[in-house]
Amino acid sequence: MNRKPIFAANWKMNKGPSETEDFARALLPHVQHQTFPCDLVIAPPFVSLAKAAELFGNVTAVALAAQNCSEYDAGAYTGEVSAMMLKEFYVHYVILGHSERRAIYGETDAVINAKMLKAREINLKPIFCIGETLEEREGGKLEEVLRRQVTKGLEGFSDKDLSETVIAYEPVWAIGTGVTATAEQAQEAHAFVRSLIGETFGADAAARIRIQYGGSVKPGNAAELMACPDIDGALIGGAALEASSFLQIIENGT
Ligand code: G2H
Repeated sequence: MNRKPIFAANWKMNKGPSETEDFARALLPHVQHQTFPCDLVIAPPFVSLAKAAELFGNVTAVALAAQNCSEYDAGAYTGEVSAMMLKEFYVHYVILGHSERRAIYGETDAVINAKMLKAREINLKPIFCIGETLEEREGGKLEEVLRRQVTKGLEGFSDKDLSETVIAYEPVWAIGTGVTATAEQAQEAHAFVRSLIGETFGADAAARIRIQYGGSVKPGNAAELMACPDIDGALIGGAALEASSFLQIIENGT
């Protein structure tokens, strides 16, 4: 099965509108009127989406993602942003279930599932993040954790919903630490996640779904990770804050 790789820049809480503009000015000459063998996605903070939409709105090679959305439609939810609001900024993807949302903001599998369902209702494509902590891995719980996150996170998903979803496997111990999973560790986890999808959605869906790797991806390790048969791109944090480094990862990884 030929899956188109997808490289997404997760800026986390970095870059307001003016820094977004600086990044765009550096990236645009390399992406405008270009075609890529992969999908490119940029996920700025909410407040920078308008600027990103203004600058990338007519660049077909680049899609925008939000880093979160509410599970609710509208109303008295101070500080929240609905999936519907995101559509006004030409947002096509939304990152959900990131380990920072799970660990720092206490998002449970149930909350993440509610957000996943809401995103699909509004026709956003979830970038659904999963991954184990070091303690869980060392305690022999890798498969149990991934199984729980995948099963609960995708509860109520139709085949069509799944076909519009990207999974990001991000071992928590590799996030922002400079420690990357070895290609072998990553491949093993990706193959397991793909097999979990197969159990619920069938072999075809498993073969089709794109599973990104995330966790300290950088230009120097992109080629080795992306060469693994079950790795279909990357979710990149720190190394995607500079346009040149983001482009280098894409070049090395495709
Ligand atoms: C993992 C990743 C992006 P980094 O969170 O989602 O960040 O590449 O900085 O480890």
